[in-house]
Amino acid sequence: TAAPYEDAPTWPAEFAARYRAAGHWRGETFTGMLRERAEAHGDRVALIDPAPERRAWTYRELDERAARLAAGFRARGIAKGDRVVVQLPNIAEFAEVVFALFRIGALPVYALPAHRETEIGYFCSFAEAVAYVIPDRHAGFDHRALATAVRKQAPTLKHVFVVGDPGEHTALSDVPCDAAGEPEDGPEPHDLAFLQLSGGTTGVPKLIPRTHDDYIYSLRGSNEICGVDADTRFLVVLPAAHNFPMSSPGWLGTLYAGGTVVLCPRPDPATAFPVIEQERVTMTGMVPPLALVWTDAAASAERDLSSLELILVGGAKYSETAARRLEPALGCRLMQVFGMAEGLVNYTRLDDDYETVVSTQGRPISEDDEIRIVDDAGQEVPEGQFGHLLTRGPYTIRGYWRAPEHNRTAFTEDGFYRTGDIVRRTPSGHLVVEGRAKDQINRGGEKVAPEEIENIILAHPAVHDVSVVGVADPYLGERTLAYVILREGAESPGALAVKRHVRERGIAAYKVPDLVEFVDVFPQTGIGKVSKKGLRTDSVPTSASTP
Ligand code: J2J
Repeated sequence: TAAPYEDAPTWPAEFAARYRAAGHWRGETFTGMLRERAEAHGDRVALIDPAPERRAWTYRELDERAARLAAGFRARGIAKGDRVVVQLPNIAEFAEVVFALFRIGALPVYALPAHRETEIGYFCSFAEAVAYVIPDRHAGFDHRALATAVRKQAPTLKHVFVVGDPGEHTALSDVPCDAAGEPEDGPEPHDLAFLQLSGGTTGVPKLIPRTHDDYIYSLRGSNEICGVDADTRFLVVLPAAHNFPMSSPGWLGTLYAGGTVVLCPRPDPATAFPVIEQERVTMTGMVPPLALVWTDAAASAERDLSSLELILVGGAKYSETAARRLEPALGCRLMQVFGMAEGLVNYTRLDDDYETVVSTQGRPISEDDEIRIVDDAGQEVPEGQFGHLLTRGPYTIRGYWRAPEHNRTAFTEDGFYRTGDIVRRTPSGHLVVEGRAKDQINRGGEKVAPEEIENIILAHPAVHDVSVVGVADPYLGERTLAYVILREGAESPGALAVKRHVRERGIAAYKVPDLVEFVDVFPQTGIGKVSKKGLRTDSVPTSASTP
């Protein structure tokens, strides 16, 4: 059915025409892209998965695997427009699965490995997913048991495909079949390619509909800025499902350029540095807390990191002090990136002066990225002052998937996305992120929506009210703190019990509050009104709530 594609608000015709005329949207699809690379240089290595046993797939092999898996998926009834929740760690099968789904025009819904029953159950039921793809076990957790639990609450879910030992489900390795005679009815360039996850500011995360045309444009633009080409060896250290390592320029950008993607099973230096040495990695991207760890570890590293040319840092504010330490420690260039899964991505440039690289979060990819910086009333602020960042452009969505209510406030009437970020613009056009107005906590690049956690804590029988806020943290930038007001007469369950309550609901570990404090009243700004913004400004000086 075409319906799922239509659940995504799209660009008005005149904008689409403009983006095509400008050469941004070139009518490419992911399927065509992989096939072209396989035809042009089939023997080149596309993907290296170093652990536990090193596997290297050429472009031809990846294309053939995707084609056979697509045929197998089709044989099992997976069709164009169907949604498939993909929850895989950084393993080669990730690329095989998503390129197989692209081929059919089925939409991967990218879940993070850390997600648990609350998130996965929601994705499967909200997206009416027909399939869910998992590893057998990952990081000590059995995803098959999770899948069994999710099946009970998601009636549309017909298949669970498992990389490894399938248990009661289906082994992914049993799915591929002969792809000869496969229909050529894949997606069009303007069709949706996948649903990416939003960081979230509401009780449940929103799904972000990205098209082949728009996403591929962001890859091409990112590659040009970062200098990605066929010689690039890009290390995926963050979870491959996240928009940053996927597209800025990420593993999809690297594949677009015909380079080599190296998958890192874990991000710590003890795991990553040997991989960099062995695979002669040239480029990678990471969040600020991890960049700090790498910077510190590099001093005593016994591994040869000399192949590294460029490290991108973004996802959360990178302090200037930390930024200044990276290049000398790691012996490569730094690029800051300020992006969002909804679209807009800003990079510092390779020819920017050093001060700009360490003190700004970059400027947009495209000359057609429209930037507005406005005050609370929506009026543009004078140049150089900070305000709310609104944006519109050739790879920024016009609305979330199946969320018409939310879209009315998340976007302006003329289609600008309200990023919720507070920024200012330097004379060179670079953006500096000053803080945030949205109700979200940025825990070292991992986004937490307070409302989601508050709803869970509210379900605890002893809890009368709760407010989850961010507090400054030297390592993560911010940590989460839950202020809890107990019911009258209720005995305090203690902070640990509140955390356990959240964890037992089956939720990503990074969302469990770091701190729990019992209070009689919330810190307030107005009469009778709980202001979480107020709480946040008081406690987090780096995160201004109003310009
Ligand atoms: C401050 N805040 C930042 C930065 C993102 C590339 C890089 C990052 C993301 C990402 C991404 C920041 N300084 N350098 O998708 O392609 C905060 C902002 C932003 C939100 C988006 C990419 N870089 N942020 O982080 O969708 O608040 O994407 O709106 O996860 O992260 O989060 P997300």
